[in-house]
Amino acid sequence: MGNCVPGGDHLHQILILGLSGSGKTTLLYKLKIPGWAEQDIAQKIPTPTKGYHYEEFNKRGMRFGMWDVPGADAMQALWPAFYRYIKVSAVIFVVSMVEMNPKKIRQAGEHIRILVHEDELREAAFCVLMNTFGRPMMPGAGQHSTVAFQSTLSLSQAPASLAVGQPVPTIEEMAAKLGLHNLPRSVQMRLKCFAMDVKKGDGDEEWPKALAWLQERIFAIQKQAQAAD
Ligand SMILES: Nc1nc2c(ncn2[C@@H]2O[C@H](COP(=O)(O)OP(=O)(O)OP(=O)(O)O)[C@@H](O)[C@H]2O)c(=O)[nH]1
Ligand SMILES: [Mg+2]
Repeated sequence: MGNCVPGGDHLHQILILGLSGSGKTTLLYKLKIPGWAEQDIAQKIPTPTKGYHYEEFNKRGMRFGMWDVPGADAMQALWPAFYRYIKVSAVIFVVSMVEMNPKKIRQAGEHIRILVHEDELREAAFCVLMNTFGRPMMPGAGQHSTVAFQSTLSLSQAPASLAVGQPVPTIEEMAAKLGLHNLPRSVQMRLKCFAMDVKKGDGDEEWPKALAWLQERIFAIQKQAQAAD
């Protein structure tokens, strides 16, 4: 008999993408080695990452491998090599919520738009993981001022990142900045945004929710494929 349990023994592949410094390697290793101390992380995984990292997990009855692919400009050209040669079930696209450079935010949004339309990723679930870098997120408060702040500054004047102590934008505001609302409805069905402090890994209450959503989407897609066989 085939897989009774959705997912079964299948090893699902998840690609972690995003611009340099967004927190991809931090996420992977905080999930793999939860007890890792902050100073060890900074020492052992320098940014930018020079090569890719791969780790396997067995969580919530699902086996999955996670690929952390560097996001530096020169490395972005290599992203397609990963999803062309690996059957990718899901993409976790990590976005920095403290990023203030509109050009960088647009670049991240453009990557997401391209990725969701790639042939090899048309069935993949997309988790846009917004990294709060441990900053508070105040729903409603400060959201309009952040937008106005960015639009009134020229690129050369704009600070690279949010000042310490400033709250990060809300998920909705960040999604709007990334242009996610303009994605077709069919794509929005398989894309969801979560905001967390990736440095907390499993310890952030949003990660289990993001993983549960990814698992649900991956299993739904797998069931559809099995039914079609
Ligand atoms: N406080 C805090 N620092 C973080 C968080 N995520 C990442 N950092 C720091 O931000 C820097 C960049 O994080 P990385 O995980 O190396 O970024 P990356 O996305 O892997 O970058 P590339 O490998 O260049 O693509 C590191 O110094 C991390 O310690 C976070 O959630 N909270
Ligand atoms: Mg890295």
